[in-house]
Amino acid sequence: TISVEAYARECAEQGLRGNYAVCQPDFTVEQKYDYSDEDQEVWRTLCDRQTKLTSKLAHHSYLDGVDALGLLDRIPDFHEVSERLRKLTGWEIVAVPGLIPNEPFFDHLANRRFPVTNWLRSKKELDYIVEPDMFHDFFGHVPILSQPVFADFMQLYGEKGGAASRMGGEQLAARLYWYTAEFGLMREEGAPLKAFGAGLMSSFSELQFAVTSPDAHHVPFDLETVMHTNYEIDKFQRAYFVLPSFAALKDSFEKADMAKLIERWKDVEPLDPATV
Ligand code: HBI
Ligand code: FE
Repeated sequence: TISVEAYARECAEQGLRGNYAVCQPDFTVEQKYDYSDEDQEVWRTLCDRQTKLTSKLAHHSYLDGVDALGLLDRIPDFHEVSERLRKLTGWEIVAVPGLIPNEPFFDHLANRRFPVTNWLRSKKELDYIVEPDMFHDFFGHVPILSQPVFADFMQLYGEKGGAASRMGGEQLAARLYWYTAEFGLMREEGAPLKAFGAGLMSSFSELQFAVTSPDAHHVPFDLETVMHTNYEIDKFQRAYFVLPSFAALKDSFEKADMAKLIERWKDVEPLDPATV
């Protein structure tokens, strides 16, 4: 496993902007609540603008989570949010300097801790930023952790995704996360299409595209298909997988024999999302 010092050097070389010098061995830091007035203003601007969309396009479980956790009027205090989240689903959030290595990431999830980046994008980057920042991590991922079935899925992802990773199934696990936790859609029986993935919740343009555009490619969720469909990180997704319920996601992952799936797919060219 990579040391904090080695990872800090790698991040610096890649121009990532987190400060990894002060990390614990599990890559967490204290959330020093020393944000500037400008940070607070950026936070409010992002939340105000995005809430106008999520109120119409986000799945109700996400919106219920926002109501239960509150705190969109100022940068969240992670301890306060953790206290509320612990009562709802036993999850808490921990501060990290930015991306962390896979191993500690899986380990945090397996222990119901969600890593949230402790810094926020600047005023000039309201629309797009390459690295996950606090707005993506918190506004995107945290509300839905208040929902028991999804919360259980995320813990299971930490356990089984981590195990799969150690068996050479890193790609399979990453695709599952990408097409559900990051870009998942939901259409419950008799209800309209909604979004819940964090990459969509935190994106002004892609959220509208994914849910409302006739050009968005919607595919019924199938765990094995997801695990061998390619994805790209720097443009709109060319496929969105649509779940019938969170229970369907959790149940199919619970039943999945990851060793068998890895054996079956590890040397096979993944599917093109455009034609899946
Ligand atoms: N670290 N902070 C952070 N956030 C992530 O979403 C994240 C990470 N490290 C690894 C990772 N995601 C993914 O590679 C895993 O889902 C596979
Ligand atoms: Fe994310």
